[in-house]
Amino acid sequence: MNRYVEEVISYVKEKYSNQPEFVQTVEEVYSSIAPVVDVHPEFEKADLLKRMVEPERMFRFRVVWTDDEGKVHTNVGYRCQFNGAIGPYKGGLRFKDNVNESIIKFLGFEQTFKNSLTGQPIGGAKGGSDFDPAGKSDAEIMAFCQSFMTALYRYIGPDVDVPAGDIGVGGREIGFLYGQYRRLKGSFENGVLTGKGLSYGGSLIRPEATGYGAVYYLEEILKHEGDSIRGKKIAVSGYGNVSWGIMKKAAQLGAKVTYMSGSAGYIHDEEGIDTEEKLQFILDLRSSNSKDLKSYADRFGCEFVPKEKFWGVNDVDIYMPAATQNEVGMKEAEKIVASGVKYYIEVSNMPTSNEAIAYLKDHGVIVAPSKAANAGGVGVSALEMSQNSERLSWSEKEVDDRLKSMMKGIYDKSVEACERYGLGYDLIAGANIAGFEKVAEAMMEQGIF
Ligand code: 2IT
Repeated sequence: MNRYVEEVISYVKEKYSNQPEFVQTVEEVYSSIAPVVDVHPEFEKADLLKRMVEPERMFRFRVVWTDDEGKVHTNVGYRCQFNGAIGPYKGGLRFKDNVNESIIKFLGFEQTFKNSLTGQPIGGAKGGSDFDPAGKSDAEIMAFCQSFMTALYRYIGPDVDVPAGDIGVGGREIGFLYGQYRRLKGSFENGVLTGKGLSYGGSLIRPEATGYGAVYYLEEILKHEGDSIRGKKIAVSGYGNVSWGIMKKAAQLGAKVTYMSGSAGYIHDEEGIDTEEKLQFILDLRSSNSKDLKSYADRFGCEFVPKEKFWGVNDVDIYMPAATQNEVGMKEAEKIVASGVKYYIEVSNMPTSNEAIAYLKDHGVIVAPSKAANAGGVGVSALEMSQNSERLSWSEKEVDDRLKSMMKGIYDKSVEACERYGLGYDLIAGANIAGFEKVAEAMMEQGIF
């Protein structure tokens, strides 16, 4: 591997040894882009790779709120403005009890290359809090969001930094966050957040976009294999907003999701999770903050397997991890290889350990990287920003068509980039290289800082 790349990876490993998720993503991205650095000695001269692993700035702030019983709670909030070379900082907010600096930095680093891949003018950012919305009332969530935004509002703006949702942050939270921003600023700058409700500037298809985009990306891969999505069965981990979008688009295209999982176990619904009623049930389950996935099996008369994960089942064609980071390590990867399932499409951010990715690839599984497959979410966020700045709203079809061509563009760019470097059909390397090239070019042209 390129000596400068190796040097920077070791530097990051040592300096950030207390941030394992961040180290993992840097190792993954930088190993892929080594061939690019080989032919660009000027990157080392400009110390580009070390500059790129330091967020341009990162805030950490106190978020205090009062629960329904009058008890005061203190949480930690974060916003990491990782890289603004190609556009205003853009990325989601995650509210979950395990949120820490390492997780926010890994997500912000990933986001930088993902956003670049979309072809939209957006820089990379991420934020969130160790606040866990599970089991909280609407009033408590509002109190938290108002306090969070009171700390954050002076650092964001439609041309500065545009947060959105992620795990634990959906339409309800974005509504409370936007309301507080508007109160504090005294102006209607709705381009400051994406994932908004339709009545105040949200975009059609944004809630579905990550899942829809992942299915469009999958279609491109199947086409490459001379296959098609019709009749395919898919196992999806998670049952949040992203999984729901996958289920909807798969059903529209004649495929079906037959497995979904949560932290308490998994559902096997051979009929497919594809009717309006089933999809609505999942939405309601999620918004009630309930972790009771078994209620789906009770309601629709299918199997619920408690405490287990479905990795290794062989009556599907495609696996799509769509829950959270590090769902699949070596143990799960061995089961996937043994199952004979040929397609593994990452959808959640960094669901797979680097070792597990290598193992899957070595055993002939076609692996799609999350920073490409899930980029439709932030891609449509960028379309929401465009609509807001022009004070107009596009039809459902217009947004869906743009999303589809964006996903094809991401796929084509990735295939082109890995071929250009003689790496064959390697969607992971391709996505990393294509995402990196644009950010690198912008940074090189903007001077040393
Ligand atoms: O991981 C992601 O790309 C997101 N959570 C969406 C970010 C966004 O700004 O829409």
